[in-house]
Amino acid sequence: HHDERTFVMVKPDGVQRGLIGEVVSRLEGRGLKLVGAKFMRIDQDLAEEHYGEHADKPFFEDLVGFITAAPVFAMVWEGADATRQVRRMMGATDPAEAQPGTIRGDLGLDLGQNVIHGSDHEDEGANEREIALFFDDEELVNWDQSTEGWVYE
Ligand code: YYY
Ligand code: MG
Repeated sequence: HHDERTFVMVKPDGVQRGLIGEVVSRLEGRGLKLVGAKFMRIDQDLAEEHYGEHADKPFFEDLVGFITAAPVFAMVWEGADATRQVRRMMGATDPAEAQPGTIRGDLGLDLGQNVIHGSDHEDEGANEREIALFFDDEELVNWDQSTEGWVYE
């Protein structure tokens, strides 16, 4: 099946640095299908819920401060193994360690400001939970992309 969906977001640093297009371009180029997108500001409550798994970590306050500091570009992408494939394209959490060729490895230098968020593929159901947290059902678009037969056998 090619219909797995995952939540992806260009973080405030990526938006400020003009990297929305670059991130979208990489995901499009891979053959993933965009099914939802919105440019938005994350408020305190949404930030704390989205990063709830990190509530006990020493970096939590800075993380919430960062993600609420400026607009983000939130998206839903669909495709075969989409959650894991987007994570592979993102690279390691710390851009200083992320491989060249990955989004973080090519576009970032600092752990706190690592350009992109993608649902964790090792956390079962994280993709669906994050999609539901950021998007209403009617904000997601079901559509047939005419190139599909040239992406998948
Ligand atoms: O999923 P991912 O973004 O790759 O990393 P997480 O471990 O979920 O951490 C979320 C976010 O928190 C990370 O993108 C940067 C920030 N962070 C940090 O500032 N300091 C750390 N030691 C770990 C994570
Ligand atoms: Mg994570």
